[in-house]
Amino acid sequence: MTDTIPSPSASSAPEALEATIPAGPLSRRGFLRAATITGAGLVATTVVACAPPAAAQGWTYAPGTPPPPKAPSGAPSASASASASASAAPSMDHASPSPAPSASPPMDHDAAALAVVERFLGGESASMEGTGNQPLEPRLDGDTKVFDLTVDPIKHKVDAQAKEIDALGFNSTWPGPRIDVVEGDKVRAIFKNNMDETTGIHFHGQRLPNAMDGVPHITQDPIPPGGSFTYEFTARSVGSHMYHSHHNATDQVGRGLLGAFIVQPKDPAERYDKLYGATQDIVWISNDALGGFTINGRGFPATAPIVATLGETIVIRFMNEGNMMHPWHIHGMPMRVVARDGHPLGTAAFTCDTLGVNPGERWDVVIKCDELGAWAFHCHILQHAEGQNGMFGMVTALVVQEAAAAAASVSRAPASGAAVAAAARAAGSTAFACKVPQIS
Ligand SMILES: [Cu+2]
Repeated sequence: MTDTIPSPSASSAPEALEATIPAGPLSRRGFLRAATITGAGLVATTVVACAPPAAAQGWTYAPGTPPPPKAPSGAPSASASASASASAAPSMDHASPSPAPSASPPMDHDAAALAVVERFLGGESASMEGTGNQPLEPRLDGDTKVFDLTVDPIKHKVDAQAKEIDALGFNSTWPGPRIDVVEGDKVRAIFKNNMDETTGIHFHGQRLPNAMDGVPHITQDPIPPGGSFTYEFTARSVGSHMYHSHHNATDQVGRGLLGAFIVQPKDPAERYDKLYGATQDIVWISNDALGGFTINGRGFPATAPIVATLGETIVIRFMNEGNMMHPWHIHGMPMRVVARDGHPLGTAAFTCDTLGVNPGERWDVVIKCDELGAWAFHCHILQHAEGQNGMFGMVTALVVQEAAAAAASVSRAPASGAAVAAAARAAGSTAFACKVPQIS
């Protein structure tokens, strides 16, 4: 049962867990380097662009945006009017009848699909402002860890070309800051409400004193505009948890009032770096309301790639703050599922490549990155991931690169997205040059 994950051991992994999904120029270069050395996974998608039209798929299910303008030719598309009237936002109405198969020329899809992958490869995620999940350092009041948080109206974009939306954020980000504490810590979290509406904050998954449960009209009065509320408790429940609005929640959580609250085991030997040798500890919060289908507040191509070195072991903490189940599917290598809702699975741990995560659930998975390449990693409800204009929403990639490549990318100066794209083109990236690389 430990076929994919190293046996628990005190490895040479660093003491501190890496807190965020790697982003920035290193990630961009890493993806491109991996994209250059492999034709597999995500990049393979773009190979379709080079295929003769007759070999391409004849129709696609398309909940998304209208196709790009067509060159005048032949009979009009049977689906053109339906597509043109579709909302730019992904449909979330699963009960509606499926649209008719599209007769759009395949090249329309191919051009749009390539364009969106180019944006991902160009480092769109790193270009976005207001990245969430940033670690929040407490201040100490005696032996109590104090976290100061604000509840703010914000402007947010799920990708660089999306319309700016009126969203909400803790400390002005969606997701809010990542809060890590240790089992047994005394925690005080002070929330100042900067919105013009009331709210209440619930620590989801924690065992709490009832008065600290954060449900307005059940355990407290709503926090008024301009007001504050202090939540104080001892962190008893180990593992991956969340904090979110528990008031007008469809709207407030849907617009971004969500964040990760992680309780590390008191015994360092039980933490994932020691237990599995994990060197990256990644929070992955999904949402599916305002802004459509998002991972950590972004939709593809603005989602952050995960960049790992061959042989590295990473942990992903899936958290679902949305209203639907999402089956997360990884290409290239499996996931070992080790905890649910913070509770270790022990001998019930299992291995899979597709993991359904229901609303409110948290699942922790360990991935041994033992296959080089750029591997697509996406929700497998296809309406949440790919439409007539290519991939969108709940899609990212796990990029596994050689150690030498990782070292080389570190030594390079930061480059703009355009420079990265130019370098990739020069290197023969399939995404830009439409060449299938020869792999011996
Ligand atoms: Cu989904």
